[in-house]
Amino acid sequence: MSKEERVKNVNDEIINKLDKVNSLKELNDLKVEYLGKKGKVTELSSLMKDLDNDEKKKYGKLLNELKTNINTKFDTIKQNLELEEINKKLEEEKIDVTLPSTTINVGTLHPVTRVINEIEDLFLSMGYDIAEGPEVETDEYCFEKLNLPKDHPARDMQDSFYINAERLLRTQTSAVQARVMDANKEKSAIRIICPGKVYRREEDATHSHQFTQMEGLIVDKNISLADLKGTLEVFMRKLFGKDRQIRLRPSYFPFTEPSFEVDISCYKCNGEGCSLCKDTGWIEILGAGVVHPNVLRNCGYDPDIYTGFAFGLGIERVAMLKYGINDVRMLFSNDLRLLNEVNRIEGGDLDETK
Ligand code: FA5
Repeated sequence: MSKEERVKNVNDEIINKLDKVNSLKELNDLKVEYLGKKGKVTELSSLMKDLDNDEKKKYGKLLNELKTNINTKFDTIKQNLELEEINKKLEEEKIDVTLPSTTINVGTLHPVTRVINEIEDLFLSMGYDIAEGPEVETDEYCFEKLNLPKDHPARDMQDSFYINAERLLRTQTSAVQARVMDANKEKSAIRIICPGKVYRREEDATHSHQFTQMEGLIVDKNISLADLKGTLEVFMRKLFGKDRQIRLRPSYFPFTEPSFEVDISCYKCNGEGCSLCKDTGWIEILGAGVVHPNVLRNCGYDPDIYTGFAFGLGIERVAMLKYGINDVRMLFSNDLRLLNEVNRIEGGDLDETK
């Protein structure tokens, strides 16, 4: 058989096989069989070496035509097969829009956030502003300005996380009182609440190392204890129901004089005595008092002109009472059962997480 005939045979053979190719793999195998290192076309090229120049030219041309022809066919078939594959994939992955959807879990507000929001709404409606301060606080604002000099024994009441001798994680939002009074250059009247995280070295069912406080402060002319009592009554009735009575018990805070622990009449037994109020009829809820003249003086206010009251309560304790939670640490454990239960009590203003 002549070389030309061999070329034609290979061409016919390959065209015949290409017609039957069904997949990219088969196509690739065929390519190796004919155009690979030991392929049939490569074999035909090896015949060149025995030819004289004229014949080399003719035969070379023929081989080039064969190669071009085969390559073009390969490319066309490859493109078609790829297109087929894409279409098949698209067909298989078609989305059935009539299938029922999966439930999307929607979050709810954390109980601590709910209590903060409720208190903020009330005090904003009474004309208070919201003030914030740093969580890494100076000893000066956390204690000294608040009438607690460095050697004051009352510092023992708040076991603190110090960063260095002058800086600590604030132990009380009362630090914001001092900051706001200090920053008020006109030394005019102040009416603020200060929500925020505070830190103490404590840990048990009712004490967490990190918790949230809400501070309240009024500084103005002619502010008296009666104003404090009236404000706290409105405050406690908003949080725990309109029938709540409050009781002020003398206490001690270095930054207020006189100072009080404030109790509310038990909302479970209405003052009769039950397990929640330990049969006393009262539940301790916050600390408060009339701003100490030294604090006013330390922050640039004249105590002969200005007076004020302040209070501070623990948000987690309020949340525990409102929602019947008996361990403060549950509020930080991310247990969805607790969050769902609180959401249910509050009437599910957001979708329940399933
Ligand atoms: C204070 O921190 C005062 N700064 C409050 C105050 C402000 C008094 C203004 C007068 C004027 P006390 O240490 O009692 O007070 O804390 C206030 C409230 O924070 C407590 O009643 C309690 O509800 C809450 N609390 C205290 N320690 C913890 C703790 N470790 N974990 C959770 N809540 C706590």
